[in-house]
Amino acid sequence: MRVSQPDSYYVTTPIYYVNAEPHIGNAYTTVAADVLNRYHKLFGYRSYFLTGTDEHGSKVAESAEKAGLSPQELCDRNSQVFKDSWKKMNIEYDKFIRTTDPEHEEIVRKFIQVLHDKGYIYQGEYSGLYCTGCEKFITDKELTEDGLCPVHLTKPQQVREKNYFFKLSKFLGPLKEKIESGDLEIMPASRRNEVLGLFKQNLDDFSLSRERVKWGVSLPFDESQVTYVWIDALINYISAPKYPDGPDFDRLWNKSTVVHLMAKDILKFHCIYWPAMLMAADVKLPDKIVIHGYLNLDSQKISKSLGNIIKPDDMIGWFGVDASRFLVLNMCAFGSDGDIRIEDFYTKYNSDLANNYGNLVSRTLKMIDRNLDGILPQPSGDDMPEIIKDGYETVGKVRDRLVDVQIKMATDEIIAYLSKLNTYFDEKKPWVLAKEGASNELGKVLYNVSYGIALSSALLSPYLTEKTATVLECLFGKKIPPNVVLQELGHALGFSDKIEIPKENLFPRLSMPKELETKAEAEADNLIGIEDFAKVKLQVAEVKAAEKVPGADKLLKLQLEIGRELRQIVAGIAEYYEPESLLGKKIIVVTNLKPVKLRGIESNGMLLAAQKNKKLTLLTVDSDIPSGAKIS
Ligand code: ME8
Repeated sequence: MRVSQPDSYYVTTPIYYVNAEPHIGNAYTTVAADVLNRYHKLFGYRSYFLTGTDEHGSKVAESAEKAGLSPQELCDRNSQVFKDSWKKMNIEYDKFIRTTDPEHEEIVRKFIQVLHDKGYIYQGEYSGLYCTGCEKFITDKELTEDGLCPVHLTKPQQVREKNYFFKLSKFLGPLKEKIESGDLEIMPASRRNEVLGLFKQNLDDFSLSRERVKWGVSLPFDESQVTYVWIDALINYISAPKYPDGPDFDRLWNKSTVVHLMAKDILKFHCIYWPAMLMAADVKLPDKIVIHGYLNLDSQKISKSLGNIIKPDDMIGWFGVDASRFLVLNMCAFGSDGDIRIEDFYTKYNSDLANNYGNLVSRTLKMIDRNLDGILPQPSGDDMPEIIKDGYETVGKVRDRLVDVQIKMATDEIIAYLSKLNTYFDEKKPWVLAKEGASNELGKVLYNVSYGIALSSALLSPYLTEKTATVLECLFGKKIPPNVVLQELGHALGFSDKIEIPKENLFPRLSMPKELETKAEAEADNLIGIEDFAKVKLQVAEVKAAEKVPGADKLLKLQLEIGRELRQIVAGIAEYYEPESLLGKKIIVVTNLKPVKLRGIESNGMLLAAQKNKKLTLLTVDSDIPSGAKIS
């Protein structure tokens, strides 16, 4: 889509761990990559799409053991679950790579040997805390106050072993330059800044092998160690086109615009470790790394342990495959975190798909059938009406948005054009024209709207792969690829001489299931759900020190012990409590408030108090309990 870039693209998703089933989060990235790949083709470029599964490492080995299967059996079973899900979601990948493919394993060894031969691998010893869930070492600083991994809330293992290290330090300078110059484009800009921020921290050489893990690709120069699962996984992007000299490597990797898509969780691996290893091996870097946010459901992280997983199958059951593809990607700006609610899926489905697109197609095609016998007149004269020119402009805007991978903004342009078409239809009142027998004018109006529908259908085809094909077939009397419609831009369209009406309602209006409606009503009444309450973190705190804030009659500065942590808060209770009377009291504090400064003093939390008729009393606990105790 960028004129100065090569005319072929190579689009990738992360390869997903096979220890869990696909959920709406993985579907988000995979549909995004699929849609991007289809847009490239729609706009006349070549595009290749790779996805797959990440199958080695201790996480997978442990899951297999729990399931009573060998690791390979678990991988075979679960990678098939991913393939099945993607098939149901109409994901059209060119290759599905599995890291247990023997060809991949061989290329991993080849690549690592190159790094070794060039002198960028050395032996050392690693000791640290390892989280199997993350498949990475974590530092003390990252742990929760209970000493757990902050992502998985599990206790990391203390590991000490002989490892091979990669000389990351050698490449940090040149890599930073490439990111700053845009040679390696990280999108959006906020994530690029986040990556540049990482260079200010200590980025140590990293270990690329494991001694104790058995389920992995053994190192070519030391068979007693396996390749660290993350390194094995990253190499998939070049093993798929068969690094270093397979028939597709030059075309796909060197001569295409390589676009990696993923969420923010794995940014460091992709934006630092991966390009540094490629530089070390003298391999071209990816061109764009596109990082999107996290989808949260009802403001909570989507996770198995919270039981709030939406599977692709659930979505397909509610909305059908086309609408699911459309909805999953278009609830929030691409790049930002998105709070999704199932209720909002229903609202968006009804407004954009049922009322806007579906209804326009239905009333236009029915009118052509009933009033013009299915035949649209060819337009006379060369002048394109405004409403069609708006359509051309929309095509341009969609292309521009996609250069920056602003997928939702691109869709919003199409939806806005459909609204314009609906307004045009309403204002021209074709039903009145039909009644008055003004068939010339009627033909023109319906031709213009049909032209707009054809353009919008082509533009929506990357999402609505099935329904837009139906609409185009009704309009053109034969199956017509959506890119062919766009090739006709600026010319009259050769519609069928017997335009058909779709056999089924494209997007019937859906009513929200009762329980969701009740939830939505409760929200409208300002009631909150338990999930809202759960956002507030309340804990017991013990007052260790208290003093007046000089110059502020109402404020006390308190030092609190909350479990292992000491915190300072400033509270407006000086009129009600003498500082000494508070010492040793166990009070209740909101511990996840953003810190603020009061009179220049940092306050990191808020205590709870009851207040009525100029009386105030602090909330405290009924019986003794250690500070740090959580309140729910
Ligand atoms: O990290 N919202 O695999 P993984 C949006 N195997 N996207 C989400 C999401 C959410 N709530 N949850 C998951 C791995 N994702 C490694 C990758 S690549 C060389 C190795 C998506 O199964 C998102 O793309 O944990 C995220 O980056 C990816 O799933 C993580 O998948």
